[in-house]
Amino acid sequence: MRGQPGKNSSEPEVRQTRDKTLALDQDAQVFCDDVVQGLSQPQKQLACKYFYDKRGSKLFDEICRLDEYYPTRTETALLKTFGEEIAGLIGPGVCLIEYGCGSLVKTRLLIDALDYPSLFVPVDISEDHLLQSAKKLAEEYPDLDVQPQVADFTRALALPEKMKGNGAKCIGFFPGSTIGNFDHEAAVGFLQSVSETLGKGGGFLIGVDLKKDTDILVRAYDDAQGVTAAFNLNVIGRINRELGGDFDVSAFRHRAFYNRLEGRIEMYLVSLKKQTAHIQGHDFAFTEGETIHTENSYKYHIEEFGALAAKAGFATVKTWVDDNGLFSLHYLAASP
Ligand code: AVI
Repeated sequence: MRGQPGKNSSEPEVRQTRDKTLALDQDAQVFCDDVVQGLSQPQKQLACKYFYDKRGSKLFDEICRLDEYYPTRTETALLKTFGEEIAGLIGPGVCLIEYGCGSLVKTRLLIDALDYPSLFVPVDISEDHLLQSAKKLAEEYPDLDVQPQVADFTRALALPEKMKGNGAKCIGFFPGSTIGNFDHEAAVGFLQSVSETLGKGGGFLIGVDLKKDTDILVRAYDDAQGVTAAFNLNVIGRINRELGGDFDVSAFRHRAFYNRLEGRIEMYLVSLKKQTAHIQGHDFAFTEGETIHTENSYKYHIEEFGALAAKAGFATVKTWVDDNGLFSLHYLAASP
């Protein structure tokens, strides 16, 4: 029986597990169902959205400050350097919608450059974090109407009443190259729904990570201090904390590699031994070396991304790239 040591010496000793069957609230039940479904696949997998609990979000902020993780500082520099030009293309008095809301550092750069934006709508699924960040921003920009929306931005958005029929041009902002975490089909679907939300005359400013030397890419996802490793391993720690699982986190290691054919970084957790993890009454056996796929991060050539955006009905107005060709910002026009 699971969780009980063998009764006599002839019986193999069974490791005392910590698996607890917990009463789950609705969100935890959705998380549990996704985990059970993902770990039941021949290639075990966990959705990358589950990285971002409190600890995971803190680790991600740390990743963004790493020397090896060039996207954050490069995109920030692009916004600083080209802010005025971007603002000129966007125009005055717009309604700005941010898809996913991090620390809002990049948002401040954009808002500072823009000519009197009329409304700012940050959209994020994580309510506490969104409301806190939006409140802080509203205090710093008393003239800006800030209307946070708690929603899964990958789905069609119901925008605030104020935006409907107020005639302001709608501008979407999606920094951080999060589009890279969607596969190509999902990326087109997401861009299509953004285009519908923005409507005729709308514009979309999006950060996209570029294809480059494999070593630079791999270092960005497998840093020397092991912050990305801790970020990746945290997802099974989260399963233990929130779902009462008994993953032995120390018996897994982080692996990141660049799949050149697919044009993406792939992240995995690799089991260091034969073992079984138990979650809410489900058993998941691992062989030594077996992997859980946890994330893809697609990289693009400029033209590849332009073609992808065109499939979703966007026309590229202008693209900005840093001098080292690491990262790109695209301003897209939603086609009528
Ligand atoms: C959020 N996303 C764009 C990051 C990326 O680069 O794909 C997530 C990340 N994973 C490992 N490091 C950063």
